[in-house]
Amino acid sequence: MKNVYVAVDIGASSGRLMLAECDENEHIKLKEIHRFKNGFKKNDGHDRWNIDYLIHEILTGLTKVKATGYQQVYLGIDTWAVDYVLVGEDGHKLADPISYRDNRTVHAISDLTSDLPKNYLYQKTGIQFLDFNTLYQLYEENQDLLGKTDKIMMIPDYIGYVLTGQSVTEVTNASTTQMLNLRAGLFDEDLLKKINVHDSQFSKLVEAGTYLGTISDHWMKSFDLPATKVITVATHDTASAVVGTPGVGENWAFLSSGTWSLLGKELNTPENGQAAFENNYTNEWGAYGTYRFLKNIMGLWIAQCIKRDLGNCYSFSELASMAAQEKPFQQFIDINDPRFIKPFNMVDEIQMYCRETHQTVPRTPSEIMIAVYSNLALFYANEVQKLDQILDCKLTTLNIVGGGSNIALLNQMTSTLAKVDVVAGPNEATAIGNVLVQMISTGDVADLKVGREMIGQSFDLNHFVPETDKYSGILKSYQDFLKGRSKELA
Ligand code: LFR
Repeated sequence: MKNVYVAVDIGASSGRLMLAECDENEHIKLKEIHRFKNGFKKNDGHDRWNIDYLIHEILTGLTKVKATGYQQVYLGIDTWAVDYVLVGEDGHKLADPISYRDNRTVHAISDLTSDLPKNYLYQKTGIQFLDFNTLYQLYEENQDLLGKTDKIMMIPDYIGYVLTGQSVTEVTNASTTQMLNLRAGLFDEDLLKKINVHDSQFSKLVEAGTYLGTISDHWMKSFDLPATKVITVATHDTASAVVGTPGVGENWAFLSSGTWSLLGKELNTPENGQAAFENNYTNEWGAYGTYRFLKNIMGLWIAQCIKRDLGNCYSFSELASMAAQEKPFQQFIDINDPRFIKPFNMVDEIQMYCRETHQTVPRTPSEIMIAVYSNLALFYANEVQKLDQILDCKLTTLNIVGGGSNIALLNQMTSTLAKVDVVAGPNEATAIGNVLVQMISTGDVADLKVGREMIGQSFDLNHFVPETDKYSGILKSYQDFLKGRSKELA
């Protein structure tokens, strides 16, 4: 009998269950079974995720899998990174998990690194400084709760634990904690001591592709579910997205474009030298011994907030076509300025930014959207150049995957500014990477290389090439603008 695979892929704004099978031509066929909303809400003084609701949606999705006629499936779970659940001695969560966008950690990097030089921390972990990394979240954690904590579980590990009763700490996600030691391949004891956490509070570290267990009897009795074997996949969504990127050869970089834009290159050995440190590049651990050398860029979060702030009157594709009617590059914006992490109103914040920097203020929805796309493309191009310099890797291609890979205007501007070919798609790379790790574990697919070739043959990809003599000098002016801004703010 042919194996059937289900990917549970939950991002900050939505979750989905995707069903995957290989057909007789070795093509991966993907079908959406269930989709649901996600988001954090203020509760008990903090922005929190409703984790019970997410688990309930997964079980509902699985009943749909059974109703579609599948009696037996494999399942993998991936979600966003860095956030965690504290689990007490009785095996139950002590509180709903706090979102990484909660503002409890705004001062944590400077507080924690006052006697622990940043350079030293980077040497140990190779992880970029983002104030929401688990290290800083745990530093700010309620000490009473932490004292009662038997296990600290990352979000997808916790979901796997609730479904199967088995708990592990999967490395692609655990590395985003900024608490793993790059050399030892284990949690770093000095860092744990600093935040009052003990190694025994984590379940054992496992690689992506490890079998976890079957769904507990308790759930099997309460829901009409297929027989389900859970495999611990690359549980960090970005790790799954990179697995699901159909890069060919050596000279490609990836851009996983969703709520965040994660731009970088897959490496076989980490790069944590001075240039990587100064440019705040990260070395997150990947599947099959790889590293995701990347930078977090604010990404489509900005567009998601704008859509909301405009009263949800326009769809994302309407916003993109409206932007395409406008002239690009009318103002420069540092899209990674922390002020855009969780502004009260994104439209106001962008307008204020332009006013403060004495630039033309975008007013209409289409002017605002073209300002965002222009500056995302500029930021991407700037990072492609940096990647090339830091790694000396002669990039020729940028593979853009995820929802943002559908925005043709953005793909074209990025290709032209960065002077690389852009291969766009698949937009469901994360779910595809999730099932690919399952398929490699069951032996249906030989390895990552073969899997990526299958992805290239299974999904339609769109190609963009740089337009010559277009936008000349703009990237340089943008780079000067960024330098000027960082001097002003220093
Ligand atoms: C993308 C992502 C990024 C991570 C951010 C916060 O969904 O997982 O990789 O930095 O969310 O967890």
